[in-house]
Amino acid sequence: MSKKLIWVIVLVLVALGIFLLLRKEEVLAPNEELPAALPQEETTNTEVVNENLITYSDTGFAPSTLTVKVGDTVTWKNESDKSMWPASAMHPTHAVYPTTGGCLGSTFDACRGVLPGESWSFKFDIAGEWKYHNHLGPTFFGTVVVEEE
Ligand SMILES: [Cu+2]
Repeated sequence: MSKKLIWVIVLVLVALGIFLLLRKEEVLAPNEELPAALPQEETTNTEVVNENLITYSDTGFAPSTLTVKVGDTVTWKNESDKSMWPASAMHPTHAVYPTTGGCLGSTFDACRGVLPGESWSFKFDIAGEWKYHNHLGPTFFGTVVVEEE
């Protein structure tokens, strides 16, 4: 008698388990909008593609030397609480990077104070070791090494 009762209870529990499993699938089905969330992840990934980033803080530029390829764009991000003005060596003529037409010398020159939180980018088309500095605080400097492809 009691053995039969145990079997009934087991059957009821198994039936309940199956019922709950089926319900869980039903609950999941209306939330099937997961594929829509995937393109968003892809957009965040494309932003990370340009990793030629130099940050400027109160202790200077980091990394102090960045190596890139010809044609790459380097971005300077100002994470300090003062303006930064990345510009080619030498201060104050800014003429070492061999282009002309910048505000003082070479075009490798932000030509303005880049505010805290802002960024400035420059595309390097000439191979070499290009030193730069913060025109507003020339004790801070760094190097961009541009290698041939
Ligand atoms: Cu300067």
